[in-house]
Amino acid sequence: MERKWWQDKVCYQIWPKSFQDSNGDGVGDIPGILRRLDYLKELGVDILWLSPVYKSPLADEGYDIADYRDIDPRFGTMEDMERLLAETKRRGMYVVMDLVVNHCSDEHPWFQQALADPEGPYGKYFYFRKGKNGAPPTNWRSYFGGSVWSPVPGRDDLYYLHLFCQKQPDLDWENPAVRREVVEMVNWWLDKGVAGFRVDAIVNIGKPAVLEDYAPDRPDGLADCRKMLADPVARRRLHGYLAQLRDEAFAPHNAFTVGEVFDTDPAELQLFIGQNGFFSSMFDFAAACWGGSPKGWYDAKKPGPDNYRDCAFASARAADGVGFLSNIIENHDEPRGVSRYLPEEASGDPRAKKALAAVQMLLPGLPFLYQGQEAGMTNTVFPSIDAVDDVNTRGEYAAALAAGFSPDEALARVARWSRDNARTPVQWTADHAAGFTTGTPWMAVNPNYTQVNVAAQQGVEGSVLEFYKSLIRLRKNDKYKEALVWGGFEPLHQDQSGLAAFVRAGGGRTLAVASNLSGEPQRVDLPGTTKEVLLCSDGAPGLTDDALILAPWQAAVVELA
Ligand code: TEU
Repeated sequence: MERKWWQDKVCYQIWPKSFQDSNGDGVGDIPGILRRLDYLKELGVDILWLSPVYKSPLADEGYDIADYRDIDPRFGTMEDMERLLAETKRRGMYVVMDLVVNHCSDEHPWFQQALADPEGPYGKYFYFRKGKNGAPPTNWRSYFGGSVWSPVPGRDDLYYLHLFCQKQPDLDWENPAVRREVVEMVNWWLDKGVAGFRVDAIVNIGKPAVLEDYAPDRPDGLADCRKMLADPVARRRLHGYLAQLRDEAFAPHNAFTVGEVFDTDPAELQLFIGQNGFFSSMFDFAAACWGGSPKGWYDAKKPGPDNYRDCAFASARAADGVGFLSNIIENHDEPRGVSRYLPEEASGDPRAKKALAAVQMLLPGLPFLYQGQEAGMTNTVFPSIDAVDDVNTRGEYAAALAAGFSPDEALARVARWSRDNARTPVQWTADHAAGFTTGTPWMAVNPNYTQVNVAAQQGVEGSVLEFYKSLIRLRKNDKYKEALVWGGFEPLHQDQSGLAAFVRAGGGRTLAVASNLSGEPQRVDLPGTTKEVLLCSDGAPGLTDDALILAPWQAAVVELA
């Protein structure tokens, strides 16, 4: 496999609205990010993925773009963005933007012109279809609940398609003019100095030749729109569009791209992230999808540490020798990883947070941290549905009510999966609004900020934050890089419940990573004798000739002879 510039990097996702406010309006902004660059550099991260900062009505928090070449005034100005590019470059860091092109905002001039003349050239940028006997063209349910079709204002026979919310009309990628617009825009940003893109919801751009009904799958009488993803024509189209993006934009710039791809089958992995794949990398969502239910969030099962391990290991094996997956425990669409994968009683325990961190950060692939993860931020509490901002959670709450749950039960069932868990302001300090803003934060700070915050951990030995720094340093250490970045992967004792252990070998070194994801001590038999303990999350592990004895929630990395 040919080596690429981004493979030994560590990535960090910024969700700008909640990262750092600089002007007291309660909304995070680009000058706020600038203020934290030295912190991020010291943490050891290299590539910053910025969730959307483009001009947007923020109906889906920026994933509804009204101008792809402008910055929303709430986040700053284009000068701020250029300053961010210059300041990251000066520090040897990179900025990756969010590429949201399955849809745009209904306030984008393309859609406005399309509404004015649905039969005109901009009408062909979108999916306008006639209804069927007073009903929408198909029975598809949108990702956020309700029909994917909304009527065109003033035209009761005509509808437009939106797989996400009503304010996110889907772009028709079969139209070469749409593809040309996107390719030009992507090149424009890359020429400006952006290092690449995280590519949003991208599997959805390939649509079937004919849009038709599927068998209804919920009491609302609708069918999951995701069913279209299995359509062979949709898939073929998707591949063609992605090849064009790669050949005409990504590859000529040697860009780093990471796809938000939910549904690849193993046979497609090579096509997506192999040598000359569509993307540099794609997220591994196996653990995030575990326990999901076709009925909705109210019916989802909570994964435990063994489920996380099994998903992550299976993905690592599938990608072995093919390419680099991007590893996450959380992002802006998912609850906090420590709340999700650790047993409830341990999810606030710094030892358990560190044990989970060791696994994620040392798996093969590219580690992505999500803002606040490094300080061990957890899920928040929602006093009522009114405290929920997220359009996705509100749709899932409605589905839970429709299934017969009381408002309290419905809230309790969907709250733990809410995207807002990860969207509360970053907890920097124990002061006013956790140091996020001098004003009133746009979304309530997680009440645990007085205990869980960056300032309380900075420079404090044994803290979650300092442990993340040591993991990053280890991964980047020239001595171990061959093993930890490019080396092979072998699971160890995967049948031992509560243990996540594996071997990474390369460059003449063999490292064993072992994490006790349980409250009981664990013995880990090693495939060799221990030469040196490279890292331990708490104190030192017990050692015999050929085994490690890990205390509850203890993680260690050892070099084997
Ligand atoms: O997410 C795509 C997507 O499929 C989500 O709907 C996902 O299933 C859901 O959030 C899980 O909770 C991307 C973005 O990451 C998300 O923030 C946007 O809302 C969405 O696209 C639309 O742009």
